[in-house]
Amino acid sequence: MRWGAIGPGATGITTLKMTAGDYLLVCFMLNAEDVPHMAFGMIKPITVIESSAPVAALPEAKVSIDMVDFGFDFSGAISAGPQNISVTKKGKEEHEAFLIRLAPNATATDFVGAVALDAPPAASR
Ligand SMILES: [Cu+2]
Repeated sequence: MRWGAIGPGATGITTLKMTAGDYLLVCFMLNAEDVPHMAFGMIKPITVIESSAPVAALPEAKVSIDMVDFGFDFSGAISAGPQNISVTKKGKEEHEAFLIRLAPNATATDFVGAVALDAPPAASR
């Protein structure tokens, strides 16, 4: 199963509005033994520094996605082809979003069944 993966020879592009601070670039992909690639070195600390230099303008987004507690609200349909999509976290919780291409005829229910989502222990919520 691949999630958020960029296949061999492919390129992914993202535009981020970064704030200064320390970050980690991490690959959570699993190998055949279910060990995440970060265990093999795909983890890299990054420091984003303060700067007064001009920054690039954010691309105009045709579609926006709001991450709310707990769901995704879309401003409209997403068309095929290159897209600029703005993603904004609303609500109080931190969230993340992975875009996963479904296999032909697969459904969200199939995906949830395949990853066997378990509710986290109450103490960790
Ligand atoms: Cu990896």
